[in-house]
Amino acid sequence: LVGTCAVLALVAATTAACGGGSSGSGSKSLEMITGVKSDPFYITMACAAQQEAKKRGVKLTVNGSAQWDVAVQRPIIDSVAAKHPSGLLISPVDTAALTPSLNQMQNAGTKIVLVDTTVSDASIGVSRISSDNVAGGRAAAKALAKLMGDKGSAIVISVKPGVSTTDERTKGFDEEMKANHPNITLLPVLYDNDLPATAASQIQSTLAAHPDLGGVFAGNTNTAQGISTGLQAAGKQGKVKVAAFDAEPDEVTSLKTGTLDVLVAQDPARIGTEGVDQALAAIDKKKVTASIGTDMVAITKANLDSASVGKYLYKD
Ligand code: T6T
Repeated sequence: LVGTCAVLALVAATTAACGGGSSGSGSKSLEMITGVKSDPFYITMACAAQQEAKKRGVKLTVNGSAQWDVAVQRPIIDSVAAKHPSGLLISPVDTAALTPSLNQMQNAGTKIVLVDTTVSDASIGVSRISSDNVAGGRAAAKALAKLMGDKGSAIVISVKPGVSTTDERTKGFDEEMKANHPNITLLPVLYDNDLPATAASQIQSTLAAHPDLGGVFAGNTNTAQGISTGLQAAGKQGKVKVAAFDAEPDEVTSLKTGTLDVLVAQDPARIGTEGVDQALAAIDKKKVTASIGTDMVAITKANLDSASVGKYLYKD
């Protein structure tokens, strides 16, 4: 898999790994717009989508925002809409703000598949493919509570409000903590705008204000990276327990060195593959599955090297 991706990356020399167009001879065209182009989760998803599109003989062009920002993603949607693609696979960075643009595109005939993140308006998209993020948040809470000995303070640091995936993770985390770990004090959620440097300073100021901080839930990759840096700068790595979403290379390194304790890894490759298949099914007027849930796995140092976990580690 990695080898093929590397070849695709070389072909698309001017774009991010596997982020260029894949060729196709037919009249169907697929576009993909990810949340953040440089994010290993989306690179892995896009890479798998390109491989699937190639297999199916369809052209897929990958686009993505430079940052997690509605103002950055909206013009990308508008320029893709101008091409009138047959299908669009998109990870919208907000549950509401992008709905009008997507609605317009859908009304113009493009089959939209929501991959990873979603929008609140249920009329958008022929199919939605993602992890069960509430369940992932619950699993993170359960693991973190155990590591904390069911006591002390815990905090969630997430991306920004209005992101379907990370909001659901926070919801699941909160529910599990409140229902089953009443001796853990939950501090108010902080948002880092997907900026590691912000997460790093947030964790350091939280440590200064709450010396009993025993656990952190990092809502995604960039947040986890910032928390690792912040804990190391404060000399608290290994002392404050961390459960983090995702399994990109830096997070795996931090798991090995003991700064992060649990990774809730998703299966972005499957999201990408299914995204292409569902878009093509809709374009070809075949049976489409409205909602597809993809697997997650909790990774710790203990199972990191097991064969079943390898496929969940992201590429960059
Ligand atoms: O956690 C993933 C993705 O599921 C989420 O929607 C945004 O952040 C990531 O891309 C990881 O950085």
